[in-house]
Amino acid sequence: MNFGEGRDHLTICSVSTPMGYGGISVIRVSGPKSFEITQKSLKKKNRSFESHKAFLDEFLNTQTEKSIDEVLVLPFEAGKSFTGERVVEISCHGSPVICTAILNELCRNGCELAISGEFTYRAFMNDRLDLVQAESILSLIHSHSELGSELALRQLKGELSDKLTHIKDDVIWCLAHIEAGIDFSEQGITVVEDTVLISKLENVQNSFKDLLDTYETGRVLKDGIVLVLSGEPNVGKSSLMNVLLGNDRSIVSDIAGTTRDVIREDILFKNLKFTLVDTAGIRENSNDPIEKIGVERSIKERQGSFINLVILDATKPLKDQHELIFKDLNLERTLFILNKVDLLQKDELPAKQAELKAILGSIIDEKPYIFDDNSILFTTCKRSETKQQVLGRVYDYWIAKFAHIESVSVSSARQREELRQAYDLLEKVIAGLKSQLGSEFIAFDLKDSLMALQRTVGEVYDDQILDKVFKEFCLGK
Ligand SMILES: Nc1nc2c(ncn2[C@@H]2O[C@H](COP(=O)(O)OP(=O)(O)OP(=O)(O)O)[C@@H](O)[C@H]2O)c(=O)[nH]1
Ligand SMILES: [Mg+2]
Repeated sequence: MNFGEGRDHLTICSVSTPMGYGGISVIRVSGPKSFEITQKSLKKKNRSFESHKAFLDEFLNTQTEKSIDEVLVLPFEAGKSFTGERVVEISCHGSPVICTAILNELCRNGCELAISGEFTYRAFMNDRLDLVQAESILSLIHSHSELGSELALRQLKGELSDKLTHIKDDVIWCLAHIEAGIDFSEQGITVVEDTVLISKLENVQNSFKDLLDTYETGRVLKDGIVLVLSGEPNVGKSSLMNVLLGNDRSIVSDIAGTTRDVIREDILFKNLKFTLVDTAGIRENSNDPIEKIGVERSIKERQGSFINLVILDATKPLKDQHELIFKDLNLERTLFILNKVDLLQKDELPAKQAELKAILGSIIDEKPYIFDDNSILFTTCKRSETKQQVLGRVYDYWIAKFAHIESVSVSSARQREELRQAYDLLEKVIAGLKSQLGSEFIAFDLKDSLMALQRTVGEVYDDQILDKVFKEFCLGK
């Protein structure tokens, strides 16, 4: 990316809708000469461009004087547009041939083709939005669910930025008082008591913590819940995968070791994207080298999952189902499925649940873990209602344990990284104040914490930060 390098004065253009066939396509032109360059190719000469007033015209190839298309032209005056510059949006018929001809014509008359993300970059440079808002545009475009796009829209409107500004104001207040304290210390004047600073900074730290805690929610709303189905061979993982998907995606058979590789499919449930992952049955001592690779992959998938579904065959003694199944499980993120209950009598179920709890009790020795009955489900793949039962339970589990839907969330890894740094430095500052460290050192760390906060919203930035944010954007955005 090299937006800044001598491109600022350029008038840029690009197709802003997906390239392809459709009802209409929109071409965006932005920069100081966007009105006059567009004007050159319109059939009606000397037309005046009024901001936010659309008009119909013909777009010509000025070399051949032939019409390329009938277009709707919408001008935006500088300061009243997305990028902050003079912008023209040209709506033409949705065809790559027409779009390319219009772009060629614009470039012949003085435009340059835009680089991916360059319109949003210009909006950022012209203070039309901050970095958090710029990132939210990307989230909005790529959001997989209604809840996700709701969150992105709230961020675009500035809810998260406002929260960060309040935090920043408090940090600046503390920094100003510490620095004033340094200046007046020789005269023996105390500007503000350390206890006041500590209490204020602890409040700031709590606000940071609340925001960092929302990252999990933000990530799920943006990327969805990854749900990995694992267990011994033949317990019904693929059957359950198919029930949850509502189609026969995975091969099911009574031969143990049917699924060899990882199978991944996305579905929407309660406005949330779920990525379902079916895996090879986990067992030890297989002589088959391909099965061994499959087992390794299953274990790896479980480690990277958001929530694990461990499937057990309820018709068999649970203690016989291999140790590997229970090994290295993040229990806080695991639901146990006792499958094939259609083959059991109803009065057998409590004993099965007790058996599973006893096994879990014996393997969780080092850290106390309060086992929740909500983490055990009895299922059968013979009924389609199982989909609602399992996904509903996962959804409720997520809401209860991890979600902060009511508040605006941090959803980008970059934002979280910067906030984490700001938080850690603040911790150092508070410890310094408590141990009466020299004010110069304290001010130094607090400045760094403030810088991290300013980087989050883009008040302070360098090429690396901008590169990180804007390289994700597509052409025309
Ligand atoms: N009665 C009954 N049979 C089931 C149920 N779920 C799965 N089965 C049967 O159990 C056998 C194994 O099912 P799969 O879904 O292939 O099992 P898997 O866990 O994916 O097995 P691998 O891919 O070999 O690891 C098949 O014959 C299924 O029809 C269930 O809920 N009830
Ligand atoms: Mg299978």
